[in-house]
Parts: sequence; C-alpha cells; structure tokens
Amino acid sequence: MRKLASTAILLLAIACAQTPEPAPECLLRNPIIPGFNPDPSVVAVGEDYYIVNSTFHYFPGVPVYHSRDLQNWEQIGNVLDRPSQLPLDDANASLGIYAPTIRYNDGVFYMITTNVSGGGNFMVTATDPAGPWSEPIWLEQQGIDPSLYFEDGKCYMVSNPDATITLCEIDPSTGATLSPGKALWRGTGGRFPEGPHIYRRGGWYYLLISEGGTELAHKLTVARSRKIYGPYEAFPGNPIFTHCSLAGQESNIQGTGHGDMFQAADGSWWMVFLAYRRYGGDFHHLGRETFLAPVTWEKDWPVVNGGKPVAEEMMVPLSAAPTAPEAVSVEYDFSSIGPEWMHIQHPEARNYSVANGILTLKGSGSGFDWGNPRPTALLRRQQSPECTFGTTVSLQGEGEAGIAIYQTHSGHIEFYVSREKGGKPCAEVRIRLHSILHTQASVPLSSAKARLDVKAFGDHYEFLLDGREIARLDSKLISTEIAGGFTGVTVGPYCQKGTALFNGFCYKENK
Ligand code: 6LW
Repeated sequence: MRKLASTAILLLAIACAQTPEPAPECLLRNPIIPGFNPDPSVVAVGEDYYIVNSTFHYFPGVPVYHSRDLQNWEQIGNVLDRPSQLPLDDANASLGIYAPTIRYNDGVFYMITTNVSGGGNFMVTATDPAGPWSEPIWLEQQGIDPSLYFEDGKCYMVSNPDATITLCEIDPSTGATLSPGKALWRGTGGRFPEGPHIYRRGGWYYLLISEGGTELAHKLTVARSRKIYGPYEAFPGNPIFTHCSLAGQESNIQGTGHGDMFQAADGSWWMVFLAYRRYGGDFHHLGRETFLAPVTWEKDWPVVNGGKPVAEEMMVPLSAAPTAPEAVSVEYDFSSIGPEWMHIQHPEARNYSVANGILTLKGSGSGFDWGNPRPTALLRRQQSPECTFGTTVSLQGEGEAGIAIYQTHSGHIEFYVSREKGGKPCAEVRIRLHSILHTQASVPLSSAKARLDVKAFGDHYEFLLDGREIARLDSKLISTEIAGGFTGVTVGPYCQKGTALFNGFCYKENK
C-alpha cells in the first residue's frame, strides 16, 4: 500500500514537472495581418516568426512579415523581387503565385511555391528572410501548394498532383527528385485537398491539409502516421477547424482554412490560417487575410482554439501580452518605395520617377482591364474596411491619371482627372464590372490639377473632389464574390495615358 502511494506521488511529481505553467490569457486581435494576405505559411526561428503569403499576378511577389509577439507583423521584404524569379506575363488575379511555404533548416530559409502560369513548382533560398533570395530552383513534382519537411539530412516535398497529397524526397540544392512520388492521402472527401504540411510531434508524423475550396466550405483536416511515407490514418473527429459549422456559421469570419502550424519559443503550438471578413450577406472585398489561433493536443491530435470558432478579439495564452496594433496612417512622399507597394505584373521602369516628393507616372496605354498588360500603377493593400486615401494629381497635357481601387481585371474602380484631345479637363469616377463599364460621375474642371480623396466605409466608397463628394459606390460591386479572383482590394496612384504628377499619397485607417 505504502509502495503504491509513493509510486502515485512519484508519478504526480513527474506529471507536474512535465506540465508547463499555463501562459496568462492575453487579448489577441485577428486578423493578425489584415487585407489581401492569403495562404499564410509561418516559420519560427528562436523568438523570431516569419510569415509569407501568395500574391498571384502582383510584382514583387510573396511578402515576408516578421514578428516577435505574434500580434504585430512588419513587412521586411518580398521574396520574389526580380523578374527572373517571377514570370508573370500571362498572370491574372487567379493565376501567378499560389500558396507559398516558408521553412528554415541549417541556417537557410526556403520558400517553395507554384507559379501556375509561369513554370509550376519552384523554391528559392536565403540566409536573411528580408532577402536577397536566390534564383528559382525548379521542381519536377507538380500539383499546387508545395511544402517542405526536413529531417535527418533529408528534404521532403509534398504537394497535391491529381488531387492526391503526394510526397517525394528531393535534393534541395538542385531540385532533383530522389524518390518516386508516394500518394499519402486524398483527405476526407472534401473537394480540393490542398495546402499540405508535414510536422513531427513525439512519435507521430502529422499531415495537415485543407479541403472544401477557399470559400465558405473551407476546412482543415489532419491525418497521422508513425512513418513519413505512411500509411496515414485520418483523425476520426475531422475537420479539426472550420467555420462552415453550426458554431461558426453566424461569425463574420468565414472561409477559414489553409493553415500552417508552428511551435512558439515557449513551446506552445499555434496555427496561422486564412479567412475573410464578410458583410452585407456573403460579400468580402479586402481579400483573404491572415489569422492566428492557439493549438492544443488531445490524445496526440491537434485541437484549434479549443474547438471553438475564432473571433476578431479573443483571449489566448501568450507568455507576454502584445501591444495593440496601431491603425496605419502614412503620408507617402515616395522618397523611397517601401516593400508594401506592388504592380500588376512587372513595372516598366521608365514609366516611374520620383523627385522632390513628386511621383511622376507615364501611362503605357494600359488600364486595368483584362488584356491590358503592365498598367502604370503603384498599389498597396487596403487593410482596413474603414480608411481614407488620396493624392493631388496634376495631368500634363492629354491623358488620364488618378487613384485606382483594384480587385481584379473584371472589377475595379478609377477616380481620375482626364483630358481628351482638344477637350477640357474633367474628374470622373468609373467602374468596371465584367462587361459593364460605367461612369458614375463626371465633373468639369478649370484646370487638370485636382485633389482626389476616397473614403472607405466598409460597405461603400465615397469620392471627394477637392473636398466635395461627387459619387458613392457600393463595395460589394468589387467584392470577390462579384469580381472573382483570389486577391483583395489594392489602392494607389495610376496613369493610363499621358504624364501625371502626384504630390504624395496618403493612406489613413480609421480603425
Ligand atoms: C491556394 C490554395 C487555396 O493555392 O487557394 O485557399 C489557392 N487555398 O491552397 C489560391 O490561393
């Protein structure tokens, strides 16, 4: 009896020693990276965390965000910042760069992704995640959403050819395939089994994937095996996370899926994943955003956020309370062009110049419609539903220049100053909606210089010419549900025709 009691005390002591102190509950604000930042992948290197996202037809491609507190993320660069890394000639908002994965092994960062309209799967490497990153190493195994797993000097690649999660070993220095592709899993029967990642915890290999497609039915499912090549057994309680459920269906956060798990410096587990914030029914226009939730383990299966839906504000066990992210408020003078600025396909350098706080853009004749390559435009993500952005534009001679609010080639808005040959200048608001091209307002101007401001109010945009409202448009018109694509709204100065001077550009979030 005494022996039993002392054994019990010993077991209890071991259990206590193994159970880490639960971290205090802190307020986390989601999304952690708002605006068009889909398909997140994350890597932890000590106390530094890095996230990358997909970018489709934008250049530069694949932003790199850094954080030390998991709440505040700063963009430190873009992985694909040279045309030689990123062929985009035939890309649109549904093509180009799909989901990337970032991993770290032996002092080297790896980013692997698919350029679906420019060569398929490839990876690049860097010793500093801010760059520079290498030239592409092209890979043989196809399927989208490739991921890497390193173990015992070996490098494994997993992707989804023929809708089957498939694993092979590769030589990371050449990209050569070292073993035939082995089919691991087809998921639980949901459409589009994709976004695979492999993790090791204890004696198990875990295969995390997404199913259901990136819309309302999006979900995360998991399988595990004692051996990397399988056989994998599916978790009987799949999906491990979705808002397409009784508990999640009322949330404004929908489309939850495409996740990547990681272990923080304090040993706790987390998942980043994508979701969008809907309004007015089932519409969203800011794109798929990056969210975070804690992961715990029950019977060696992962549990996301305690099995509950996530919220924009939620209490999570973080070892240090993060500061609340500040609303962005920037007056760009373009003395340097930060990593947040992007172009649709590669920019034509001669069409962009900056001097004394004035950005000069030259139109290439291309606008934002499909078939118009490489429009002259500098675009940044609209990251808050409520914000104001504007500029003073001065058109030199004939042409068209102003502010673009761009979702896809099939859904975009321009607020601009224009002057036709021999005509008088005017300011206009125009919207493209698939085959419809509609001018919402047209106001004559005494000169071809005007202050253009756009106020975004979540469900609509207001257009102010020299401080006076001249038009409103419903944001739903350029929502993903109507305009299509995998992207989210970006905004900024553009010039379609002629030459225009922009006196800075302001972007201020109201909350
Ligand atoms: C991406 C796929 C997905 O590669 O959509 O939501 C595709 N997930 O995993 C494009 O973002």
